[in-house]
Amino acid sequence: MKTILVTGACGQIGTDLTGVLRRLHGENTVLATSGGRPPADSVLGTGPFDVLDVTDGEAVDRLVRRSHPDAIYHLAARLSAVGETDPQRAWLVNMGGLYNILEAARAHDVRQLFWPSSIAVFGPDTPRERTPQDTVMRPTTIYGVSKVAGELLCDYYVRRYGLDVRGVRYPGVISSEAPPGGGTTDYAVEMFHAALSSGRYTCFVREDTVLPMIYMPDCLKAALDLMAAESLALQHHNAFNLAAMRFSAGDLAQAITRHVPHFTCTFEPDERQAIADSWPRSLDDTAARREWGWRPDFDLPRMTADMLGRLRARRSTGPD
Ligand code: AKB
Repeated sequence: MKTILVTGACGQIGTDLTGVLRRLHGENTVLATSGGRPPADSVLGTGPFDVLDVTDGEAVDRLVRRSHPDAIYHLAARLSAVGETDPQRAWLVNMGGLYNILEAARAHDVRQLFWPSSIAVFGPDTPRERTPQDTVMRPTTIYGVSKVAGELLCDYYVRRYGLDVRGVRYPGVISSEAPPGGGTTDYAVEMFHAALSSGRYTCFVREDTVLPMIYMPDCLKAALDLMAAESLALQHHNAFNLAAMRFSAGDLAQAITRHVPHFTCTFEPDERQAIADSWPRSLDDTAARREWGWRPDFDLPRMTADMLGRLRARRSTGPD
């Protein structure tokens, strides 16, 4: 029986991932942890839960020693926009947390570790169209800096200690379950909720801002498929570029309006615009396709219809 530890289990990806892992491997085999956000019923009510501050190295070591997981999905992080409000804390959580997890995994013979990187590793000097897998990485946010350093640290643990660390560079993630927590791409999720609640949304990036995005089912599929991939087939191990869809904020508003005709969206860029402008508009994910067979299922129309269907179903059974 495979046992799994998830950090950041109450975040946007963690909430959905914990549910899928519990369905796949059994409820009691997946220990969900969170240091901040209170757990949703879907996490708390379906299996074991613990509070874990990933910046506390001793606590991380104790928990990994006690639970002795076969695999860790380390998702706890501070995202790009919130990271800029307290860069010191962002570094501590993102890099300190990753270091503590890597050390505990090494010390207690954890078989596999999944750690997500992000398109935030790229910066204004990077080619913005079909951004290559291996290219210039000079990000301008502390989140991006911590992700670049994290990618290098993960590669180091693979080489130096033979730890099986795997990961992808996620684009903006769109999902209906838990809200994202302080990212630059959060507008793509907020727009859906606003369309159904007030019918109005003021978007914090320009209408012509194009960013790569991924829908949660594809986001989860990527993590699970990469973790299941044959080790010998992997040349990169971590930090795979992942392309799913790309669209402008205006395209998204139009796609939603096709289903919610009274929806109106206005655009008032704030400081997050500069972050969005420093990131790729599309990605070359040939390495992921070639090395472990990555293929997304959702494009903009399909994702929009599915998102609205799920949110409407939730609204009809309880408060949003
Ligand atoms: C953010 O906007 O900070 C995240 C990301 C792209 O990693 N969604």
